[in-house]
Amino acid sequence: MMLVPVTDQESLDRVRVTVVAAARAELGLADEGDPVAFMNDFHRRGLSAVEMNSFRLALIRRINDEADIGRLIWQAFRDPLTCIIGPDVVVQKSANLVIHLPEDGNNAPIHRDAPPNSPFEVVVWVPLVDCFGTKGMCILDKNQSREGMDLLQASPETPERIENFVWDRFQPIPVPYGSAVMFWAGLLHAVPTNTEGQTRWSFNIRYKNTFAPYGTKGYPEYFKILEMSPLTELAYDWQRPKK
Ligand SMILES: O=C(O)CCC(=O)C(=O)O
Ligand SMILES: [Fe+2]
Repeated sequence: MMLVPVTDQESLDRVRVTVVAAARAELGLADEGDPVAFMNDFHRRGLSAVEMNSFRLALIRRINDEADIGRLIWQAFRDPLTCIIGPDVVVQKSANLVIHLPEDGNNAPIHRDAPPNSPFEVVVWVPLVDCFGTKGMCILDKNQSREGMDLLQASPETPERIENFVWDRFQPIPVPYGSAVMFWAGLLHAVPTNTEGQTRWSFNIRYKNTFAPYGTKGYPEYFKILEMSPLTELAYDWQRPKK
C-alpha cells in the first residue's frame, strides 16, 4: 500500500471539475460556487437512499459521456503507475464512484478484490475531497491480510473472529485531495462508517499489465487498452495478416 502524491494536478482537477459539473447538472443546479463545499456538504441536501442510488447511477452515466476518468486518473498518477505496471497497461472500463454520506452504515465491508479480481491488478483509490479520520480507508498489509484469511478459513462459521481481528488492526489512512492510495488487490480492506460530518466522494479504479493473467473481470469486457509499448505495437503489426 502506498500513499502517492499526484504528479499531474491538472488531470486530477479535471476529474473533480467534471464530477461536480455533472452532479450539479443532474440536480438542475447552476455550475457555480465552491466545489469542495458542494461535495463535503452534499448530505445536507437530504436525498434518501433510493434517491442517492439513482442519482449516483445517472451521474456515472453523465460523467462517462463527458470524460475518460480512467485515462485522467492514469495521467494524474502516470509515473508511479508506470513504475508498478510497466508500459503495457489496461484499465477498468468504468471507474467506480462512491459517495459516502456521514453515518451511512452501508459501507464497503471487509473484503479483498482478488480473487475474484486478478492479483495482478493495482487498485487506485482517489478521493475528490480531503479524507481524514473515518473518511479514510482501512487496508491491512500482506501478512495481516493472510492471517485474516487464515482465520476465516479456520472458522467460517464465526465471521466475528475475522471482523474483530481486522477492526483491531485497522487504522483509517488519511488521504488528502491531491493524492491516491494504491494497493495490491490481494489486501484486505474496508471502509469505516463515516462520522466526520462531511460527505466523502471517491473513485476506485483498477489498472494492470495487459499481458498479466486476468481474474473473473476479463478483457475486453471489463478492461480496455490504455498504453501500448513500441515493442508490443511492432509485434501486433507484424502478426496482422498482410493485405
Ligand atoms: O471507497 C469505498 O467505499 C470502497 C473501496 C474499495 O473497496 C476499493 O477501492 O476496492
Ligand atoms: Fe475493494
